[in-house]
Amino acid sequence: LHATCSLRPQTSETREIALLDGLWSFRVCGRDNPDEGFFNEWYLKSIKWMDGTILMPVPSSYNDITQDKKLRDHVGWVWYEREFFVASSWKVKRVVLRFDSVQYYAKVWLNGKEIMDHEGGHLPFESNVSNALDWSGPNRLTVAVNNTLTPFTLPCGKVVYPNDSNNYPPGYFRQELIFDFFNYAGIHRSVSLYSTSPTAYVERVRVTTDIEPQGQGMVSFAVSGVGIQDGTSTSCDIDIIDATGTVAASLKNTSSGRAEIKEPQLWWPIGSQGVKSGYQYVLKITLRGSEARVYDVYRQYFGIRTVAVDSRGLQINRKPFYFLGFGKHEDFHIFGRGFNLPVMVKDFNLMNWIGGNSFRTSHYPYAEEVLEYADQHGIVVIDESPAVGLHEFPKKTLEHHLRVMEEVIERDRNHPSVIMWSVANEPKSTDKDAREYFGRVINHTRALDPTRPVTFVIGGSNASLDKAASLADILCINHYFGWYSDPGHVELIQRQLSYDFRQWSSHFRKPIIITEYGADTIAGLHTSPSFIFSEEYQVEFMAAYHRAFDELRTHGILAGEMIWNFADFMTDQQINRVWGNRKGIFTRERQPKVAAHFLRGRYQNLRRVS
Ligand code: GCB
Repeated sequence: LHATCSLRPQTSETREIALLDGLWSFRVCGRDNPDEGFFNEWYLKSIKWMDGTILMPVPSSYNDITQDKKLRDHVGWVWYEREFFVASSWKVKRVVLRFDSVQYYAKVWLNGKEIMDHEGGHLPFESNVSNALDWSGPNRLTVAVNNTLTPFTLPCGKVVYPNDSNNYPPGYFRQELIFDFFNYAGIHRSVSLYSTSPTAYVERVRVTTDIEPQGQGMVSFAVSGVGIQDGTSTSCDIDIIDATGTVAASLKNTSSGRAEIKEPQLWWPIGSQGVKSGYQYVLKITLRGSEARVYDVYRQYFGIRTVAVDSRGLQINRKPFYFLGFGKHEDFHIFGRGFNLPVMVKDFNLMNWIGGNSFRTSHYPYAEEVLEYADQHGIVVIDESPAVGLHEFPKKTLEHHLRVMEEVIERDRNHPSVIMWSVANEPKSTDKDAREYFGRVINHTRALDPTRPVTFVIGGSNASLDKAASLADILCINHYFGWYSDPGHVELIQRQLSYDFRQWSSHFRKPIIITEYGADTIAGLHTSPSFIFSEEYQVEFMAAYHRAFDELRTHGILAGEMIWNFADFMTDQQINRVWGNRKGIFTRERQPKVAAHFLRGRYQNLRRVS
């Protein structure tokens, strides 16, 4: 029943969508009876009228919705349920139920029948429910969600049972996270039903592009699905349409092939001089039957661009690209990691206001809406998998990791904004098992998508001890000189960073992106002279890094810079976190700290010249 999916639902001449977002019934299983929902078969009857059932918004994390600390810190099962009706016009259709993301493990029943399960947040899963629907309705949809993290989940965590009965009651346990952000949980992105023809429909589309030496754009495409038979009664026609609506190429009766676009408008990153950024074409797929019957129409956006890595860094359309970017999180007050369009657009506006051109989806794949926005605006994305906290490398985790890479790449491969895959953040890459593990993950990723560079993000390692860095196309390194080491001593930063990066560079002969550097800063705390946690310290700290960056850039060592973090975000309760991680240059509410104005000076300047 393990479900996955790839094609993003859309409306078209042949497709409809019904959103199931809204208020769902919601119940928690307490620590004293964690499997209550299964024992009492909550999927067979409605939980709606049971004592203690509350209403929960979807999409949203459930953690911060109520005043209940137990719910905020819950580890284990919660249950969601809602009812819906389906229009009878859909009776003749194929109807698919899709979850865009549920954190972490989900089991789904429709009208009491188990229809699918999925492990891992941040990625969509779906199932054909045409035969499970009750057309006279209502249909009852039940979802059990478990947020428990173990060494075999991505991200990694562990459940700890202290056996010290003097200090902990019997049965006491605690979830320990091996990463630095709150384990928000629940139905995090939209839930939808969509319809297609049952006879012939598109299931997968792959588009890759190249640019010929004479400048023509080459578009390779492969469409697969049900009922697609080239040259027979169900044929696949392709039109490539530019942004003005003009057909730039047409191919009849073929589900895969290559089309040439003369004088193409390329997809350029934001800030590129004299060209429009974020230009996209549409690959329109039409599945036709006999007598001009149209079974399916699907429109896949794409951009014509190339990505390559040379000894100095990344090249987009054979021009050097320098990252002026951000590490981010999907995080906000109240709804946690739930998808929210206004926050998403505000974030892009702020990134643009600063003069940035890129971000990393630290530390998990972001909502598809985010990538679509980045595509349209020429924002460059390093797409990261949810593999954070990897300190051990068991086979079981590896198998899951390989599957996750398949899901990420299948979902995101057609986005022009995605220019590199990051398979993990800060694994223990000095471990003796890291090389074989990352050999498998990185080779698998390259085989799934040979068109993009692959990396993982290095932290807490050094060039001579690292076992896996040589497998990456570009070195992505996080550093916290002047924060976790020598706190308060900004005067050491330039020397330390410059020494360390020269080591990596001479060892591996690969370009380096600094994917994290940052200092926790309480907005409004001012000290003179500067002191850690003050706005002054954050700015002095960044200025010292920037001096090192400028030096490393002139030596061709640095290929980009990304501040940690775009905004303050929630973490677990720890003594070094003041209601979350405060390394944002914006507060969690998205108001600028002095650091944001400071970074704006640098990024605007560099974006203009790069
Ligand atoms: C890191 C991690 C990031 C943390 C950050 C910090 O190296 O990659 O997830 O939030 O440090 O602020 O400690």
